[in-house]
Amino acid sequence: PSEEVQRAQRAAAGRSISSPVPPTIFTRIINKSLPAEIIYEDDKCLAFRDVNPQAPVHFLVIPRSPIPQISHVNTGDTELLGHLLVTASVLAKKEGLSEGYRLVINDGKHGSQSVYHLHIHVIGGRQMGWPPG
Ligand code: DGP
Repeated sequence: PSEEVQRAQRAAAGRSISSPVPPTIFTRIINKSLPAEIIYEDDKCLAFRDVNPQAPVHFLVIPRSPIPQISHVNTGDTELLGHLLVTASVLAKKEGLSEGYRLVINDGKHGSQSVYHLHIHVIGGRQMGWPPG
């Protein structure tokens, strides 16, 4: 497996359903104790450039609230999730992605999630392939 998949598998192996959700590196980006190139923030979310970009434009939209992953949400999160998607769309337009882009949410081990704070990847500026690896 690629280095990214190996990192994700290690992250998944270190987690258990019963353990409390530990703060991740994204909590430090939210509270500004770790620098990031933040391109947008409001009271519910923020967006910043991915440190390991997979395309000319690659940023993440995350909730301030530390929801670990998409498989853990419930109906109480409906409005927040809608806000994250609309924010991703508005920012994609601002970033000039007029020819389209890819939104990705990796979940858990098989999804190769490596940071357990929910995030939407917005990836664009080049032709994407399908299926994903
Ligand atoms: P995922 O595999 O979906 O969990 O992706 C996590 C992404 O987060 C990955 O593309 C790299 C990015 N990332 C990890 N640590 C940092 C960081 O400290 N700063 C920034 N800007 N991005 C990070």
